[in-house]
Amino acid sequence: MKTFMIGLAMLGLGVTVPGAAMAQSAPAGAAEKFKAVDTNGDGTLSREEWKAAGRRDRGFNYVDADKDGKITPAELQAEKFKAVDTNGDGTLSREEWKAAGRRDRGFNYVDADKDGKITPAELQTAAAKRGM
Ligand SMILES: [Ca+2]
Ligand SMILES: [Ca+2]
Ligand SMILES: [Ca+2]
Repeated sequence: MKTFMIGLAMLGLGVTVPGAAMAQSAPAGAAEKFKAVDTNGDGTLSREEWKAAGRRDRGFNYVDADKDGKITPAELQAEKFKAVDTNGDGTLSREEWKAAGRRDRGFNYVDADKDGKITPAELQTAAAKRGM
């Protein structure tokens, strides 16, 4: 169960620590969630903000790809992508997408060029449009 919760959190599905302040608001997009954690509003997440949101130190190190001590929205997005890209080929297949609990319709929507693969750019575009 614990592992399951962590897995969901890594996918950014909004499963956070029980009783956390973030749980009060209605289901929100990634941008909203990011803002909720970014308590000082500087557009990046510091290690302190990350931990205040109930995330683990190790997770911070993992997501902070360029190791500058800050997590940017792009880094968070890249991390979510990697969590779903289980075979590590840099694109999301329909199988990977569905294995992550996403819907078929969502895949069709995000796969803008209909080649059966979702690239980080396609995900970024869809996220910008829909606030995923
Ligand atoms: Ca960083
Ligand atoms: Ca893949
Ligand atoms: Ca595509």
